[in-house]
Amino acid sequence: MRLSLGRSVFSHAMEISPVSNTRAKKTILSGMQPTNDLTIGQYCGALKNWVELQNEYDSLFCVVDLHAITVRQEPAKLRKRSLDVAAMYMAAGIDPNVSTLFIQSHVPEHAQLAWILNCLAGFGEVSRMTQFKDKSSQHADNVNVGLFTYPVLMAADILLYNADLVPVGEDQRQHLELTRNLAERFNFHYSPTFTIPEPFIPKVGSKIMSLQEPEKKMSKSDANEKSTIFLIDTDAEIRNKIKRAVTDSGSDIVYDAEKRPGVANLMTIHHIATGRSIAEIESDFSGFGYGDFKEAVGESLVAFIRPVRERYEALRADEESLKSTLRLGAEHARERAHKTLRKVYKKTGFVEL
Ligand code: AQP
Repeated sequence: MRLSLGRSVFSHAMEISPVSNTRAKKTILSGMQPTNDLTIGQYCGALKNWVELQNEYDSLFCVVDLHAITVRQEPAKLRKRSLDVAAMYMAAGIDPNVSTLFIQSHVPEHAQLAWILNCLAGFGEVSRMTQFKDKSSQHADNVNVGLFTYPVLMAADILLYNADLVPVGEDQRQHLELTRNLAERFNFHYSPTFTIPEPFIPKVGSKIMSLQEPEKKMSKSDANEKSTIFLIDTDAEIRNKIKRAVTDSGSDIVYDAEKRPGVANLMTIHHIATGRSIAEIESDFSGFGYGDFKEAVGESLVAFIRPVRERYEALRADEESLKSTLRLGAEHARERAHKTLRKVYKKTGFVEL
């Protein structure tokens, strides 16, 4: 990796080749933590939309490794998973010739802007973030300050590129609201600088639930692997996990997320895998029981995930090519991030030499 990490943010001459920044298009930015293999939760809530939006928008997608260390990580695993996640983005359809694909820690401006935003964020408002409350109870032995300021770093990720739209799952809505508040506060205290971003949350699939505890979000770090379908699961693993998914009392296939979250979740998964609407699924399975339905969901998911997994395996096998894609992506991202940070430093009152 040949990024010049020590370059002054005030430097005028760019050392990297300029790329066409299509500001005529609106900008989207999003990222995922390399804390484990990606799941169908990440796919439905975010990745699917990234792929659909990438041609229409000026798109940046990153692997947020700085966020990942808010929870203890083994260095070798983190290194490997960061590359795994980047390869999975591409396997799911992110085209690095269309979108800028990079690893967050390769663009140090994210951490630099986060510091400035930390100095604007209120302790009280950050304390209200429900993800912090959830994660600090899950990791009671390591409630670090980074976990607390996680949403401020996320705000920096988004504001650095003046993203107009942020495609995320429902769990990130509150963090987006904080990002908007911080952007408005900076613009008010100094002068208009940041674009105020909007969340893009899909109507269906914004919260895929655990297969074992359907009242809880499916999470890639769930200790019970039966709860989670990973995008690299084998056909047999997928069939088996769906077969053992917790369903509710009752027997007909009717969507009711409140009263029957287990079946509703499987219906959402089937919808994503087949493109059939929820109403069509209800009609397709009218008169059938849970057993038949689960078998159909298992098969639709196998057919859906298999090509993604195969593309992933091919992409991951060529690590040099993957790294060179990420190197280029980081250079493009840095060029843009640097411009924003330079402006922010000036407005903040830091001396330019
Ligand atoms: N179950 C889900 N349903 C819909 N969307 C989801 N997302 C995550 N889980 C679901 C969306 O995926 C994007 C990336 O999330 P992330 O990996 O950065 O972090 P996370 O939300 O904390 O996901 P996990 O699986 O729960 O990871 P760990 O266990 O590492 O904390 C986000 O847009 C998120 O909304």
